[in-house]
Amino acid sequence: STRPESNQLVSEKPLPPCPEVPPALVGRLLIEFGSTMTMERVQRENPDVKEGGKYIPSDCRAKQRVAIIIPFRHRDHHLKYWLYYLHPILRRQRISFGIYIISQNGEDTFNRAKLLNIGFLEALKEEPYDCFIFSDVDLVPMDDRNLYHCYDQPRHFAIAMDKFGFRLPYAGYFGGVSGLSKTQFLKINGFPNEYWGWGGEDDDIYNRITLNGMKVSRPDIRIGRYRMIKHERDKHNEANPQRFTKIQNTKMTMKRDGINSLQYHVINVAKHPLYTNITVDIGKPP
Ligand code: UDH
Ligand code: NGS
Repeated sequence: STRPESNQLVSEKPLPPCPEVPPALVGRLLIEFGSTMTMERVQRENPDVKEGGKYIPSDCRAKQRVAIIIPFRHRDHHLKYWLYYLHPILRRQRISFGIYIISQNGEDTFNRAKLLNIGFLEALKEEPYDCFIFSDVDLVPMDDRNLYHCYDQPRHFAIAMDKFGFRLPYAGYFGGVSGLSKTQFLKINGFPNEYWGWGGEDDDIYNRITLNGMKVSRPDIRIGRYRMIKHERDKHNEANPQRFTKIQNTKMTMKRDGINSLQYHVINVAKHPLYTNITVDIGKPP
């Protein structure tokens, strides 16, 4: 060949598409939260993650770009474990992803679903994501065959949690970890912004999905297993007494309350080695 030697340093071949079943998967995983975890260790063990917690497989072209959105306040201890376990899993799954921690500023009542809506918009300001996975910070999958991408229907991933005896607590449960494509998310006008405090917002999202003619998709019960990091009830996230009446009214409220009515202010965007932290002012309950 007459090509100059230096050309061999440049990758010329387009990457093949990533296989449907990633070959590096190991299946059932041992997940435990006993030993103390440090961010230094997690960083040391995940050197190939790009600033802000972004990763692209080096040996194949992933079909979807996935934004992983975590609602957050005062859970640094959980975040270390989450990153420690999830980065290697997602790498083995050959997912192209970015990790977004959406941190509620101040000490007013927590609002999980509003933070998730913000994560959707803020992630899209950075990259053209196709898929959004919404995860609580204290939930770690026990099987890497539970693939963190999007499906033909909105996906519920956390279907067999240890605290529920590895079963669904009720048929319409949609809490913990879920995933919607951009199209699926916009079809339901995103998530409700008006659930302040604990409970019901995941049931409202479930209602939005079924009311819009979609059906929740789930993995096999033997694969959708999760460990939750045990913790005390958080301050400023008391059970919301309005939640029972609110979930009766999703059909009316979803049209006006959602991504089309979302209001917030970004206070800070910080790029950490293993995640992007977006601190937001989301206001307080009326
Ligand atoms: N979250 C925070 N900070 C908070 C509250 C919630 O980061 O102060 C986030 C976090 O990602 C958490 C998720 O929101 O995993 C959901 O919080 P949740 O309180 O609705 O759910 P969780 O299962 O706790 O974490 C439920 C109450 C558990 C009481 C157990 C008493 N033994
Ligand atoms: C339901 C809540 C959901 C919650 C689920 C599991 O009762 O938001 O329990 O809760 N719905 C209402 O309150 C209307 S858990 O056991 O994880 O604390 O996700």
